[in-house]
Amino acid sequence: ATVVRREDYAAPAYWIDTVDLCFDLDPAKTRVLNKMRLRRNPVVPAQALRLDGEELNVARVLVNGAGCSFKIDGNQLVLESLPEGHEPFDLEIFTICVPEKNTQLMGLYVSQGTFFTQCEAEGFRRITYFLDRPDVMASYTVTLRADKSKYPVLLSNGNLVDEGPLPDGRHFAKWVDPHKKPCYLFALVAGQLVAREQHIISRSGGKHQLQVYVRPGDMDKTEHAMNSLIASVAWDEARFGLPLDLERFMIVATSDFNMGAMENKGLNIFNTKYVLANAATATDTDFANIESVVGHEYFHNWTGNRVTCRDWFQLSLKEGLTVFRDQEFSMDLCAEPSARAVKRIEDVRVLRTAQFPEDAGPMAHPVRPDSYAEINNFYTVTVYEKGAEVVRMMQTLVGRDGFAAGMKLYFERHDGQAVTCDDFAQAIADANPDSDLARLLPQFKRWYSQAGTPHVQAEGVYDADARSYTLTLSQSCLPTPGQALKEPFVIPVSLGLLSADGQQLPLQLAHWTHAEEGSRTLVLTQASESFTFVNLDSAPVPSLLRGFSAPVVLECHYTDAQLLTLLASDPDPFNRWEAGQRLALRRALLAILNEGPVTTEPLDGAFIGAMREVLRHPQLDAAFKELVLTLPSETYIAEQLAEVDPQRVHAVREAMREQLASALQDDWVWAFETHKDNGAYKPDPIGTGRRALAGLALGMLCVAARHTGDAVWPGKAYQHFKNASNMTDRFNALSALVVSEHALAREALTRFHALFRDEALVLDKWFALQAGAPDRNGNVLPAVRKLMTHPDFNIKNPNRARSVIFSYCSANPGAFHRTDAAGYLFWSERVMELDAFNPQVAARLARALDRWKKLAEPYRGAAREAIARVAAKPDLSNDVREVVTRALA
Ligand code: HT7
Ligand code: ZN
Repeated sequence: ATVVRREDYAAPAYWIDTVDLCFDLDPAKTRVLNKMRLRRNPVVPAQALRLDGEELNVARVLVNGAGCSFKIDGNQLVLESLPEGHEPFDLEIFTICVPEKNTQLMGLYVSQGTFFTQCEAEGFRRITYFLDRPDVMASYTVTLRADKSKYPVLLSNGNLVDEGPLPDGRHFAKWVDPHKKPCYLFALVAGQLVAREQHIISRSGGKHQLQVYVRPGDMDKTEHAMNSLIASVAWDEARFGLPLDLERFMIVATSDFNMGAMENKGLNIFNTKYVLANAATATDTDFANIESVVGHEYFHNWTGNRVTCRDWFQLSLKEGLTVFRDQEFSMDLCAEPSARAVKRIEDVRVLRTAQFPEDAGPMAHPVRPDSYAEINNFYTVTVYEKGAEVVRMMQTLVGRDGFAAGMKLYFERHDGQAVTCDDFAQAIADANPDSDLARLLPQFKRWYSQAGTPHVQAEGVYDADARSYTLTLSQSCLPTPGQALKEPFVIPVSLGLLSADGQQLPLQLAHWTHAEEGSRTLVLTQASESFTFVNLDSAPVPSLLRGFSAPVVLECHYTDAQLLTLLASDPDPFNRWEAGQRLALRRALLAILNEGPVTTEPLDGAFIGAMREVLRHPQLDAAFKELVLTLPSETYIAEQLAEVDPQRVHAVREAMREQLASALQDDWVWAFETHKDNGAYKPDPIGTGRRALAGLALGMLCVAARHTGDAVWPGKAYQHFKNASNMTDRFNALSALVVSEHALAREALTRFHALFRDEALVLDKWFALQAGAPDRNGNVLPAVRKLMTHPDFNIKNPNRARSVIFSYCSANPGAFHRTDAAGYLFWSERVMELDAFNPQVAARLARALDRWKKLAEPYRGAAREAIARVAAKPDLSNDVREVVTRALA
């Protein structure tokens, strides 16, 4: 496969000013008439016009109304003899495609009898021949024609300007998008849908019609998505002064979708998972995800659509920035500061369990990649979540108001343009000329160009005579593929100092005239730097990297006593949580690295006591307690090891959980009893936190019961499962039974299936729970194979495939990494099976073995063999080939 390189970017040889598309929709044979007005790009030497196209049959090509010669060269249609000069000319291309055969779900496809499109990144070329690149922006007019009874609703971007009947039971709708756009933002939908509608008047007085389209049976699950959309419109205007620029804004849900959602201009298309919710079918997590994904896609309307990417290497320009914006949106919707902190902890957990491993593995790439074989492989946690952290650091360096000023300048400069990450960083810096960001911009931009997670070592020395404390911060970053040496990053380190009894100390650097209260952000720019704080009566406990102020690994030789102080008293909730995680991690690593069989008691009294203190704390929120009392994941623990025996990691974490379950039994009972009743269901932070803590407590009580053989708590869990008034409580109770492998689990699973047999998203949970269940005697893989033969299983549906195959291969390390290699064999079979019809989903699954080189034997050898088996398949897609080739390099 050819590799595309960032350095090879060249402006297009032609511009397309207008596009007039006419679709005759038919699943077996859709006719697309594409009339474009083009002109040569005067700054590029004259050359042939090469249009991208995939799986299209060309019926006719006309230039200025007359037939013309063309050739097909691979996936391009080439026109060599076009009118000379710089006058615009008309090009008309008539093609045919087959949506019902489109299993990749890219381009135009059919899902449950409804037509949908997905064009990002390069799907538009599967609809018509085009300059399929984001820097070609055109005005679109779209006419849709289809059978009226089968496809009563016909939608596209922009405004509906005409509609009416046609002969033979057909009808048409004509849409005009008032904004120029790149073709990846084109969309159409045609089918039998119903809409929840809401008219709103924005802060600035604009009138808008908001619509959420779903299948007829799903209307009762659209309220939350609509409310999230309304909140998003209000937030973007209030926080960034960015109004909705359309009369009509539509969201449409489909159950066949490769990713989460897509920000097509005015016509967002969503995976049903991120639209449909009511108390009976969706968990608190689902509600929160819907709010953030609806926000994310809406915020793209400015960061992505109004200002788009010059090329796909700049993907983080829109994705990193928009993830940052959706994170801020969700935080701003929290009334309490503690709820903001909970959101931050959750976001950092995702970054550390998914992005840090990516940054240390074979697919490591900079936030702005330098090359790719398949762009779909670069919709990654690095581009999205690390990209968001880079934007967050900018905000930290220029302040919240400074950042808002930078955004304003960015839009003043670049509205309507296709630009680069450099353009964004420059605008933020230029709006804040006296900031550290402006002073350090070229160095700061290494976050865009250098892959890998920096490690920051912190060492503090207290000088009792001088009453000073010198903190030395040193940074380093390991090589990543293609980048042996790294230059120092700009690392904002927010910190505070505490006394040994947990009082926050005033901060005064040696050269300051006075002390400051609270936190302060130091900016590390050198390989190593020292900072001396004065006027300290005793050795302080440093609280470093508060709020996770930079995406780095912080190495600090804390004593247990210091961590216990931070856990008990740090005013920064993130670091309070972090201290608990460090204490737990230390114990996990000790038990893993010890010789001999896994101890049944990896935890000590001090740790258990500290956890009890948090659990019983009268002031702390339930949501925060649940986070502190949840042990670091197996993936996160594994990342800290040079060589990983996944079974040992699993066994140690299980032992820790069992010990915590038994040692705190009375406290779990108290937590469950005092948090289980929450009145009417409301997915707000308070209710969500209470349910999360009650759920954790119930799970722990069932774990403890498994040891004692006691039937009381499994029995209560079953009652709770049966009587639950919402999906969160019901699913938590079901999980408690499944995870503790109680005999009632089977009965509960059967009942759950019977209750929700017609709810696809709930069945996904049912499948995922079983595929992600703990493996105590090798029983999960056979169960997974059996689930794949269940009548409700359908590998062609990405959500269902993910719920079984990904839940097992990517989210159940204790069951997947088997000494007999059967898990890896299953993985290789599924990667190849999926690749035959949906390469994007297959390539995601292929990433499950990214970290194989870290595995101990016999896992490592077996994993290599499984990857080699996939790589040896001759007709692999570009997508999977790129992943397995990098893995084996
Ligand atoms: N911008 C959207 C990306 C997307 C996508 C990319 C490739 C293949 C299918 C896809 N569906 C959506 C999602 C987002 O970040 O908002
Ligand atoms: Zn996005």
